Amino acid sequence: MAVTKETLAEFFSAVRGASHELIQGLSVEDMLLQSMNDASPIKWHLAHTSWFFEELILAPFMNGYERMNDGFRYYFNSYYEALGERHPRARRGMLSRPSLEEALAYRKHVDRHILALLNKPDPDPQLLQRVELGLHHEMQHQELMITDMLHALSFNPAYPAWKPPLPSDTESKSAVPLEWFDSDGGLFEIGALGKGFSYDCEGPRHKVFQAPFRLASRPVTNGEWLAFMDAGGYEDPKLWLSDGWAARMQEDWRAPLYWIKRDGGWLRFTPHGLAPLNLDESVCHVNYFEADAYARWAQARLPNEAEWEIAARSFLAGIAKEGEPGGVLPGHFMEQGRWTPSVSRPLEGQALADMFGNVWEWTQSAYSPYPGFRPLEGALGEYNGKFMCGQFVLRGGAFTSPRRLLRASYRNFFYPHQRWQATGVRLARDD
Ligand code: AVJ
Ligand code: FE
Repeated sequence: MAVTKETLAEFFSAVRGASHELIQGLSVEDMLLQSMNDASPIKWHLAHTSWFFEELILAPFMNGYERMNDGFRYYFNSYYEALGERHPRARRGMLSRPSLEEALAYRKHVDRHILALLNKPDPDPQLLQRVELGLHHEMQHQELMITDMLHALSFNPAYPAWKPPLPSDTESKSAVPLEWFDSDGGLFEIGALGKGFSYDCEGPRHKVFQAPFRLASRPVTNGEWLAFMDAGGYEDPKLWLSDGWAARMQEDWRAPLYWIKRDGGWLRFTPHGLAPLNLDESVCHVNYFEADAYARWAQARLPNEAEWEIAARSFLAGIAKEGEPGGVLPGHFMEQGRWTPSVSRPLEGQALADMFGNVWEWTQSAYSPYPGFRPLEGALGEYNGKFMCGQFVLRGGAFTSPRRLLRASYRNFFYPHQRWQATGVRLARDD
């Protein structure tokens, strides 16, 4: 299904506009903070997503295109060796200039030119594909903007909110009891269907032989995590992988990130400010090592990505949605503006809850190439393929993910020690 320039222009305006919506409530100073090497300032994200359109579309495809500022090629290149030298990642927070105002003007400049390109008769199909990629790229950065900003604000002792407080009556329901989705296993196909947009790393679609498995009907809750903590889960090296235990000791992890103990009770920090920990909500901001230790304690394991995708396709078949653009995925996503996990409740007649949205789910699968994987040609080949070392795949998306970013084949990836993304746990078992 090829994209048309009309639907793309609409999509473009919606995604670019959503980045501006997202920063409402932030100050200029907030938008320069960089709290760690893994995170970037909001201002940098806003400019980098524009740089992507400029370097990969406007410069190569638009006759006579003039950059607003040549220096931006250097400032806002993230990691593309093919596109020249770049400012060191760890020092993005030192860029007090260009100002936020200039970054926003840069966005306008790029918007105007992209929309002009899309308005031309018979645009090159390759150009349309790149605009679509640029929009998926910007949606990935929207999720990073939320998680990076939350991380930066968490260093402020006042725990400032940047979005309105959570209504006190929301999510007062309780989580459904944990059940198991059973699969007999067998021969399946996983990977992108190729009907709509997908990243290169989601293909080729290929066969997998999967042993019988059981997948939890919903993610692990805060209450269940608290039981793990009370049972000494963070103090027992027998539950942990060796690398995980070493990191746990080094970093002194004792609870998920953003959990704060006050007056004997637990609070957690969200973009809506500090809020009491809701024991029925899904646990979030745990890394792979923590997720794996929890699973071992619960006499279960983490799923592999084929198991997750097999279950997700079954879930989508049950609600008669394809899970590709065009189908509207049900779930708790960025657009709802409730930037904290949900209390899992399956849809009417469904065994599985929160397969999409709510919290990312760690899998035990290495982020490796699928059989026959070929990265895209040129600079875009650096987008995903070169990161296929030492990272784990996460599936499903979270409350931080724009809905249109996600599909059954979408593979997110992070290092096992990282926990500032909206990452949670869905258990699996062999029997
Ligand atoms: C897929 C979220 C790991 O953070 O580098 C952004 C997304 N790729 N720009 C990342 C991404 C290029 C990527 N993750
Ligand atoms: Fe990027």
